[in-house]
Amino acid sequence: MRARTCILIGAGIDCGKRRRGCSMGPDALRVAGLAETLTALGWSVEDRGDLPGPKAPPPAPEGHVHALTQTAEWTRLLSDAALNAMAEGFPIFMGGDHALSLGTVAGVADYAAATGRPLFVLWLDAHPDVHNPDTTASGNLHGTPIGYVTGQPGFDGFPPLMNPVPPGNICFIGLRSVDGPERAAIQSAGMRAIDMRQIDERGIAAPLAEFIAEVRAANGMLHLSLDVDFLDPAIAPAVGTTVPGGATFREAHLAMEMLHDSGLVTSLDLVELNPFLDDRGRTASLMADLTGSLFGRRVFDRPTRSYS
Ligand code: 4U7
Ligand code: MN
Ligand code: MN
Ligand code: MN
Repeated sequence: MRARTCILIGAGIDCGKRRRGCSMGPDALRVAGLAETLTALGWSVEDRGDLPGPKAPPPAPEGHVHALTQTAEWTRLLSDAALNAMAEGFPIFMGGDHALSLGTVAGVADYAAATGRPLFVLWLDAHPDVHNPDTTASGNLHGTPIGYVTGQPGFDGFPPLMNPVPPGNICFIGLRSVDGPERAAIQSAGMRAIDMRQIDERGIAAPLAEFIAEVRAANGMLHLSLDVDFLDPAIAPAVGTTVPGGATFREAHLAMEMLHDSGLVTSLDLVELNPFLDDRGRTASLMADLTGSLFGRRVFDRPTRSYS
């Protein structure tokens, strides 16, 4: 959290799945006061508007995988935007569905490689999104960004990946919907996976603190990817892929507060918000508020504490 300028980049990518509405996500986050929240916390904010990616729906079905050509085009745009924005401040990518992260993480990884620091990725999500076009049963590419950025095969037609993220640098928190090929991929690659049962048993602070300690020890940069469905659908209904039993309001805020205190987060995705499914803007507002906690909103100042 050293850069004091946030760069807001809207990316209404909506082709990572069939159900539409995430194209409206960037404006919903604006209406929810994301920029004002950050400004009030002492950050300068530059809203760069929306990237001119291809709009859904695709012209014609292309086969088992939905909208591959469009998603590849978004990936190209987003990785360039991410690489450039990293040099100028703290980029916040306002999605858009989670296919956004094929591009953002690839671009951030290019930036990290240029600076010589390792990149770590924290994936707050009900799902691990570790499929590739050959293993996905749904054909929805919002379920594949971790597959792409870790350099799995099958992404023909996508920009060649310059700097794959080592699987050991990835941490999932909040998992509760994982299918067979995903479980196999996570286990064989040795990714860190904190499911909801572990959160029930240990709380969210202990496993998150362990991951933060590892990033710090490696002098890493940390990209945070926040999928709305990380949250329990009772508090965050505006998402197509609801899964019961998600993170509570306080678990989510505590994670953001700890990440703020760590000072390690250097880029952020806010994804899967579908304003068409929202209840009077409450999900958009919650996503903006969580971002506020990540950028330093707190009740009282306190000495940095350890959770171990
Ligand atoms: B999200 C799924 F099968 N795994 O591949 C799939 F359960 O970005 C869900 O996390 C993917 O919302 C969810 O379609 C993608 C399914
Ligand atoms: Mn996701
Ligand atoms: Mn998800
Ligand atoms: Mn989803």
